[in-house]
Amino acid sequence: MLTQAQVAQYRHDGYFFPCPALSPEELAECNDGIARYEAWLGTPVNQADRRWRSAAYVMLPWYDSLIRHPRILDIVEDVIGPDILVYTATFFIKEAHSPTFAAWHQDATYFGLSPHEHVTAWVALSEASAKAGCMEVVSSHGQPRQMHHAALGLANSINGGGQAIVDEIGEADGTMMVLPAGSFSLHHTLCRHRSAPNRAAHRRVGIGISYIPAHCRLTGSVRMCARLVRGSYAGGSFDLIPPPEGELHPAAIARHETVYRRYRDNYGEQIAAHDREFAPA
Ligand SMILES: O=C(O)CCC(=O)C(=O)O
Repeated sequence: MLTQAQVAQYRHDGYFFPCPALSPEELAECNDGIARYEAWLGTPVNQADRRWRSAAYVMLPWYDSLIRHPRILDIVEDVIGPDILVYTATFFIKEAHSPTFAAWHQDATYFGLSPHEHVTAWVALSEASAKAGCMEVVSSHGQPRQMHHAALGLANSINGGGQAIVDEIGEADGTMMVLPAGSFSLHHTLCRHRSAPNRAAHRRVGIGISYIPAHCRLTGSVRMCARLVRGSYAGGSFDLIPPPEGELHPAAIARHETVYRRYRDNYGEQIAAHDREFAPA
C-alpha cells in the first residue's frame, strides 16, 4: 500500500518507484515461464512476431498470476481505485549489449482510453539499471498533457509504432527509474518516458502491465478485450476474457489471436486519430 504522500507524489510527477513485489521464488517462476515460452516460440520473445509480446497472460497461467499479484494490485488500487481491468501487457526485453531503445513517448497516444487514468506497472524480471537501459521519466509537475507524436517506425524501437514525441520534452529534468529484479515502477499514461540501449552484460527483462479503472471507455470504434483482475465490471467498452485453460492451451491461443487483432485494429485507428488531432489548422 502507498501512503497518502506517495499517492500525491504519483499524481504530481506521473510516476512512482521502486515498489517491491515478487519473492525470489515468484521471480524464478516468471523467468522459468519465459524460458518455456521462448522454447515454444523457438526464438527469444523480442525476436518473434510482435503478436507474441502482447497480452500473453491470455495463454500463460504464470503470467496471469503476475497481473493479479496482490502486492501489485494493492498499489495499483491506491491510484486507480478498487475495480481494475488489465487492458494489455507487453514484454519489454533488451538483450545484453543491444541497441534496442524507446524514444520519448506517452502511452496514452495510441490507446484511445478515456479518462486518462491508465497506469502501467513495469515489473523488472531482471535488474534494470541505467547501464541496462532502464526507463527514464520526466515529471508532469501536476500538469499532464497529451503531446504531439509521430509514428516514425524507428529502427530498434522497443515500441511497435516506433513513435516519438515531436514537441519540446524538458529532458534536463529526467529521472532514471532504476529497479532491482522483482520490483516495479508505476507510470501514468501521460508520463513522458524513454529508455536507452542496453550496455550491460545481462539481458534486461521487463513486463509492462497496463491497468485501467473499470469505468474507462474506448474512444474508437473497436471493441476490445480486457481481463478483470480486481473488483467488478458493470459493462462498457470491453469484452472480459477468462483465465487461460492451461499453458499454451489451444483455446487460449485462439483467444489471444482475437485479443491481439482487436488491439492492433484499435492501435491503427488511434494513430490516425492522433494525426488528425495534431494536424496543422
Ligand atoms: O521497457 C522499456 O524500455 C520501455 C517501456 C515502455 O515504453 C512502457 O512501459 O510504456
